[in-house]
Amino acid sequence: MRLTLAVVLWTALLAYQVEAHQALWNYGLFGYNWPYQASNKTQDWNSNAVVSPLRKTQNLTIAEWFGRGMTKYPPRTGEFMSLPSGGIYQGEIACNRAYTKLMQQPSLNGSNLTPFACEGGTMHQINPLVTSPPPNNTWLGGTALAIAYTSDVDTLKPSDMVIISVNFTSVFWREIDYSIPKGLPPCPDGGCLCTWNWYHLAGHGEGYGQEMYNTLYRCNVTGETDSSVSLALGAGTVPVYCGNDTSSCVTGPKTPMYAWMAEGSNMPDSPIPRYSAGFGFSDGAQTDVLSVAKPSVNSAARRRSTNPSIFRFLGTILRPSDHRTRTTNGMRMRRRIGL
Ligand SMILES: [Cu+2]
Repeated sequence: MRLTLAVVLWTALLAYQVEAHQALWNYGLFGYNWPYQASNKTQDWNSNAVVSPLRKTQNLTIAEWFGRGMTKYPPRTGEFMSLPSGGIYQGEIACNRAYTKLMQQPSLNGSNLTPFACEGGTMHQINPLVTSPPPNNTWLGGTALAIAYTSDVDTLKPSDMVIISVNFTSVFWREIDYSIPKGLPPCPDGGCLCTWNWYHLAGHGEGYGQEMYNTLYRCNVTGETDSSVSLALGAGTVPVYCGNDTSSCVTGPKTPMYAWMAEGSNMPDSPIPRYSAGFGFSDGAQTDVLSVAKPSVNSAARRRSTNPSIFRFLGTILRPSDHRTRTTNGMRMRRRIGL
């Protein structure tokens, strides 16, 4: 009897290993307890719904793919992914909640954890699973954290997100560091919304391509924040593939890359998007997010502090238009006009 149960459990484990892929896990994540709400007394400690990939063959609408379609499964009230401005967010990437130190059933106490973001094929990469030497980033897609300065998930759009941190060495290790730029503005009441973004490669034994990963979090910015600046929704530019020709890379803040969806894609079908230098990203904190309109935003911040609700209202109907100017020293700078 006990053996039968063990076999059933093992088979179930294998089943989700095969089906599973990867996500960044923390208690700010939308959908971590699916099909239950996060606040439900029943906790699904074996939860992996958020890691299922978003595939081209599924013809997904924005509502279906954005935030893994989990916007109606918010985290518990008061739970946030906490991002220290000027510091490092230490997170966990895994194929199942059960394989994270933070979110697994407490009785397991880390007994089932490996240094890797789940072993086997769920990482879609061809580096050997050894702790030394370190993996070759050429075979990793890289991952990106993006932020939107709003807590309103119902009006949030994929284009609102601005990338603040990239880690080239992912997906590989379970524990991952994201450097957060110094001097980010603090979040509004109710916090910010963040996404985690990943594409794996294909064609060298990593498995099939054409799947996107996009998970959503309530997040907060702590640490060395700067309340005299603000970061507008949609302040990012869509990246382009520039390869080794760095002069053709998009500079300044960028939006996440969305490909292969029936609705809301902003990238061509190929090459496979990567959070790498070939798409204009640097490894670590995207310090250039603060190149946007620091001077003109000061006045907006002041206005917001005098009348927060009207500012928020205006912000939703008057999306500031951007234009690019070239300053005398050749530095590209984006200046916001309007608000
Ligand atoms: Cu996958």
